[in-house]
Amino acid sequence: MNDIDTLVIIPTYNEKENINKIATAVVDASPHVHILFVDDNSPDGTGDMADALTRRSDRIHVLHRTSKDGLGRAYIAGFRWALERDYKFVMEMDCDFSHDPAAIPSFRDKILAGHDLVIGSRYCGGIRVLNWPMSRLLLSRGAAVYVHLITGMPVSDPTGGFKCFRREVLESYDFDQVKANGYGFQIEMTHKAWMKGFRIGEVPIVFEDRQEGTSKMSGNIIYEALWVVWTLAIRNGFRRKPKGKK
Ligand SMILES: Nc1nc2c(ncn2[C@@H]2O[C@H](COP(=O)(O)OP(=O)(O)O)[C@@H](O)[C@H]2O)c(=O)[nH]1
Ligand SMILES: [Mg+2]
Repeated sequence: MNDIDTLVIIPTYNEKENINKIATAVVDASPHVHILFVDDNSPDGTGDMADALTRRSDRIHVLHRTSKDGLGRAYIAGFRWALERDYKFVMEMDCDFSHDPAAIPSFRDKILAGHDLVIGSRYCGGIRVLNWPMSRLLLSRGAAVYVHLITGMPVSDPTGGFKCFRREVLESYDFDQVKANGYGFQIEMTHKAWMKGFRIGEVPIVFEDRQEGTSKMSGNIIYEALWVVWTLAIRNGFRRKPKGKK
C-alpha cells in the first residue's frame, strides 16, 4: 500500500452536489489516505457517481448498501471493510464539507503522537461553529453537557463525527452489540473506547453547516442519543473511569 495507511470512510445519502468535490479535496489533503464511500442506494444517483470516481482513482472505493439504514450501520459496514484490509488508521467524515478535509493530517499526526482515538472537537477552548441555527448549536452543546454529567467521559464534543480510530480500537469492538445509529452512535463508540482504557485525544476543528444538499437529521436520532447515554452508564454500573484506573 506504499504510503497509504489511513482509510477515510464517508457515508453518503443524496450527496450528488458534494461527492465529487469532497473526493478531490480528501485525496489532495493527504498522500496517506484512501476513501471509502458507503452509499445507501441514494435515490439521487450518488452511488453511480461514487462508482465513476473509483474508475478515475485507485485511492477511491465504494461500498453499496441496499437501502437507507442510518449512519451508524453505514459506518459499521465501512469498519468491517477496513478491517479486512491493512489500514492502520480509520477516519469518519461527513460528505457535506461540515468537516474540512484540510484538517485530516492533524488527526493522523495526533494519533502518531500516541493516541488511539482522536476526536475533532468544535468546543475545546471555545466554540467554532459557523452558520448553524442557534437551535442546533444549543442541542449539540446541551448533548455534550448531558453526556459529561451522566458518564463523566472527558470529551468536549461527544456527538461529533469527524474522528480517527487506531485499528486496534476497531478490532476491540463487538459490532453486533452496538445499539445506536445516529448521534448516539458517536457517543457509544467513544464511550466504549474510553471504558476499555484507550487513549483519547482531541483536535480543535471548525465546523460549518452544509451549503449544498439537505440534512438527514431527525427527531428520532435525538431521542436515541438521550437514552443511549443512560444505557451506557447503567451497563457500566455508573463507573466514571476506565477499567484498571483508580
Ligand atoms: N450511508 C448513509 N449515509 C448517511 C445516512 N444518513 C446520513 N448520512 C450521511 O452522513 C453524513 C452526515 O449527515 P447529515 O445529514 O449531514 O447530518 P447532520 O450534519 O447532522 O445534519 C452525510 O455525509 C450524509 O450523507 C444514512 O442513513 N446512510
Ligand atoms: Mg451535515
